[in-house]
Amino acid sequence: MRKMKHKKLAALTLAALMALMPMSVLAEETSVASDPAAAEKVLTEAQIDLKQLEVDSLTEADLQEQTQVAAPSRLEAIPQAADLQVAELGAEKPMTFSKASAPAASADGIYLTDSFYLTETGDSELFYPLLLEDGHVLHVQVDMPDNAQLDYDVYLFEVDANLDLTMVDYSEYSTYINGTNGTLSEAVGAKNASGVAKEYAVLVQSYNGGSINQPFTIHIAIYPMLDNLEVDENADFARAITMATDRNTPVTSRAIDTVIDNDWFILDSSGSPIDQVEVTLDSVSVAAGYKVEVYTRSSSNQMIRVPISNNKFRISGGTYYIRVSSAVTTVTGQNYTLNLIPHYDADQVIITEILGGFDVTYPEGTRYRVEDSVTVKGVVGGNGFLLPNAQVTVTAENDAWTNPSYRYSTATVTTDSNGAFTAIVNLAPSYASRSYYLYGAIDFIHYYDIGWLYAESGSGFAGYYPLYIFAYSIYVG
Ligand SMILES: [Ca+2]
Ligand SMILES: [Ca+2]
Ligand SMILES: [Ca+2]
Repeated sequence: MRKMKHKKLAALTLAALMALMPMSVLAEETSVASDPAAAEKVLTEAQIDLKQLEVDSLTEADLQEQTQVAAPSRLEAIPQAADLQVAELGAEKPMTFSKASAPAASADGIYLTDSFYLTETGDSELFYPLLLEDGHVLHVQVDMPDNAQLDYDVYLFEVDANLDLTMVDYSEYSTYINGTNGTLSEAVGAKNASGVAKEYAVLVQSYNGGSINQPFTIHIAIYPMLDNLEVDENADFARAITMATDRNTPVTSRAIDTVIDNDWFILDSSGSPIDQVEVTLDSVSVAAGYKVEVYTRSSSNQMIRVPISNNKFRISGGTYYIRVSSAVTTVTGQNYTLNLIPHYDADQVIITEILGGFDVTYPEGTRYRVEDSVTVKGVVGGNGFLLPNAQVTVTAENDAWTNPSYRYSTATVTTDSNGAFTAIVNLAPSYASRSYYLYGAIDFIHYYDIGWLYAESGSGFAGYYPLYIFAYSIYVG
């Protein structure tokens, strides 16, 4: 094993020598080293064809209703629920709530909530009457017991003067416990734009199981309607979003109408080149307590929460359901912005500039010569777009070393909002494995290694750019 040469031996650096040399010698030297003042290496061969993401809001018209919505399938399964009439269900008893009060900031609305029990399969509770004035929206949410063995569903009926019931909405998820979040709440709603007041009734019925100690909690809210795309309280009535691949497509046309509003969006990711979707609400909505969640749906109608990390979720060709909910906040009547930003995994790295050295010509050819460090600038792309916040590792590899800690000198940095990065790689010492005798009026010997520079991000790779890694120069005489 050869002993590593110390920099101390290089008492006369190239720059010092050049300062001492007469002009004729300097002329010799410039054939070896180009002018250090023009040290930056701009890689003109790097053609950057990466774009920035644009922004283009989706309008109400862009949010299409689902064309195929399954009919409720469970209600017929319970004999006493067929051919419903209010009287048959004993709804003549007055609707009572222990917490019948409007939240502080909702003087223009009604909010009722309480907890009730269903004790066996087929057991039900009817909530009636709910009077909905013209221009108002009714939202009902039922929070399920945290129990995988219980499955309750919710149905909403319009009630006519003869107390006949017409179903107007239903919510029939299968129970799926999403960790500490429990199973997704069932939710239904109705809006009244008929010009006259209408009556409604809500039926909560056990599809499976019952409990004398685990209640369900019902929330009922009636408020003036602001959001033209109401009602869309559960995934069956989600609005379809077509997400652009080259821009942020914020939804700005929706509002939280009541303290328990649920707005649903459906995202079909089949055939999409997008790797991850960033989903966020505007800061005012976040401060108001509005939240956004993402679900997939199983073939048995279970709603399975999708993990969101750094506001992003990974898509893989399936159908995703995005829920914006107010989660019993007191702030209503407020528009929100739902941002949907496509993200791509890094598949391209372009080195645009190399700094910290200069080109020299030794027997191995002309290479960029660096000594203590090298600075690399570049950009990272994914699917043709500049990638912000992408991690890049730049490596200077020294062919002379076998020990990896000397062979590979790396710097890992993150791209800025424009997808650009600057990495400063501090180099391990040169092995001084090669030498070149420079003849002239004064002779000297340069010691150096050869190496390579490259950059990696995701599946993107840029390199190998040839380097000389300078050790020192010896004055011969
Ligand atoms: Ca259910
Ligand atoms: Ca809404
Ligand atoms: Ca809604």
